[in-house]
Amino acid sequence: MDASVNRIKSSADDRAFLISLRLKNENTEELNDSLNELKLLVKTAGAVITDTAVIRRDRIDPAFIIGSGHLEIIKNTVKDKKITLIVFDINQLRPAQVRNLEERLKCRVVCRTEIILDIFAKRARSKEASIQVELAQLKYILPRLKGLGDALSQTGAGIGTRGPGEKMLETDRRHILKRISKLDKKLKEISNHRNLIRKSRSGMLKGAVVGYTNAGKSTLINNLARDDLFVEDRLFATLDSYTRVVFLDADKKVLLTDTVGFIRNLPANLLESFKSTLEEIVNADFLIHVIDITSHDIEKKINIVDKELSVLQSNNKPIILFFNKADSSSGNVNVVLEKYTNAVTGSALKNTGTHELKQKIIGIYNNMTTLIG
Ligand SMILES: Nc1nc2c(ncn2[C@@H]2O[C@H](COP(=O)(O)OP(=O)(O)OP(=O)(O)O)[C@@H](O)[C@H]2O)c(=O)[nH]1
Ligand SMILES: [Mg+2]
Repeated sequence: MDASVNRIKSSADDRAFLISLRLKNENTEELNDSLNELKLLVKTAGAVITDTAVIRRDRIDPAFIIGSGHLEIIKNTVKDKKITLIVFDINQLRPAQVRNLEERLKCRVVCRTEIILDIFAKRARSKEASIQVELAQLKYILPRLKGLGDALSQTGAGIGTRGPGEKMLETDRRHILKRISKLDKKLKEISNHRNLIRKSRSGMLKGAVVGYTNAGKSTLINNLARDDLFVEDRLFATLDSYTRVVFLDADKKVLLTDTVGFIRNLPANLLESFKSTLEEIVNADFLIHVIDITSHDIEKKINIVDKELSVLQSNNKPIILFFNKADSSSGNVNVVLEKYTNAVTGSALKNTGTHELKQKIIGIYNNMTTLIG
């Protein structure tokens, strides 16, 4: 991996304290789901979670997010338990808030977005993924540069060892802008190359496997193509889009592309930076949406994926819903099939439902080749 990828200090080996804010009138269930997901994200980033706190407030404190009473308790816990990282289940923290909190709590303070960026930086394998992650990180850091002067130079966040001060920060800003434009150019070249490959394959029907992170997308493609993609019980195992040939029957074959998983509140910078990988979804003739049937908030996750697909203007393609992990679910299958009558249930791991899935793909194949022919 390009050493310059991890612009945001990694969370690996940190002892983390997670904080979920509960403001008046906010949906408790949604916040619980988000917190549970944050726990998974923080563990995936390599940190150990020592404490979790749910803090209720009427409004966010503009300077410190939380009140002085809670700050005092957290400060003591940080000291007693040697905590090195505070993670707020918030998408964005203002630079001044980070500075205030870090000064008061004597420990690094980050938000959910930084954890996701950190995981992406670690997972990036191909040149393309590395560039995309670095771009997202730089775009995240840029507007924060002014307020983060001290913090950045203290944590050695990869920008350099220069001290604080407007002049230095201006140099950083120019350096980052230059790097962003260089990376943008490189990405464009890769994207053009991808377009060429795509054109050379233009005779074949193309599908993309999409879905929430950890739903089993890579496992499904592995199974269908009898391949060996990187599968792991972690979030965002796949950052690159791999394309494989899948035989539907003796004389029909399609191309299937694995894609990066979606998640609630996916940082906008990441989505923007992963545009060229996500082009595989935009350019697909059909989609297979993989859903983890064992998760308790199936509908919510389907909606999150649907929303991202509509941002990509890809929600009008033929979509097959594949409810995966049916082998480990207890009774969910019937409930799901009642609601999503046209869906397929099965297990990518145990190879069930995949025959039916292929039949559905053949249906699309026949429709499309009739249309084209
Ligand atoms: N029980 C069960 N587990 C499954 C099944 N399919 C996948 N898994 C497991 O779910 C986890 C995630 O699988 P992946 O294929 O990496 O999921 P993904 O959707 O590609 O995940 P990301 O690339 O991280 O977005 C792994 O531990 C798989 O072994 C299944 O049918 N049944
Ligand atoms: Mg995957």
